[in-house]
Amino acid sequence: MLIEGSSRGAGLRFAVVVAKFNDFVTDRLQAGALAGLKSAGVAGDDVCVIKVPGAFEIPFAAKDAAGRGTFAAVICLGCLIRGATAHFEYIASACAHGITDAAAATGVPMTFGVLTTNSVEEALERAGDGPANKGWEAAIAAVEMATLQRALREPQLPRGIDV
Ligand code: DLZ
Repeated sequence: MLIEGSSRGAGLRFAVVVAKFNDFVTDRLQAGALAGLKSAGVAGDDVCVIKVPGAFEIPFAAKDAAGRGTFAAVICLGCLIRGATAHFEYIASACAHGITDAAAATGVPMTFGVLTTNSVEEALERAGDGPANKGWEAAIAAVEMATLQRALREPQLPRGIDV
């Protein structure tokens, strides 16, 4: 038996939580995520972008958005640059753990498109055009997890063993 998500997200709604800190990078991650969702067949009207001040605030908004019960998954986007960021490890850790906890608490899949880089150059490399953009990657992962969750909730799981 094999159960996996799909790359097609038509008909599903997604929230995209975006940190404004380092917006010269996070705007690009947002653009990548929206392009990724579009490529997966998700309608623009089914996407809600939610802005927060910084990465530290992402988990709060992600949890509240998921709590509405209307989003199939939440895509989390932010950017921490080590050299420029005091408390880099604290914010990165709080953000990652907070998102994990929010997904577990709500049962809504959340994906991690929060860059933690050593430099501006590294951050921009990960926020370019196309599927290598980490926002795009997080969007595609969200579609896969949302559709996987639906497959896992089918009352009748597929039978047969492929081992
Ligand atoms: C304060 C701060 C710093 C120094 N660096 C970053 C960063 O690199 N990336 C980011 O998303 N946010 C940063 N912040 C802001 C915090 O995430 C948070 O918004 C503030 O501490 C207010 O709670």
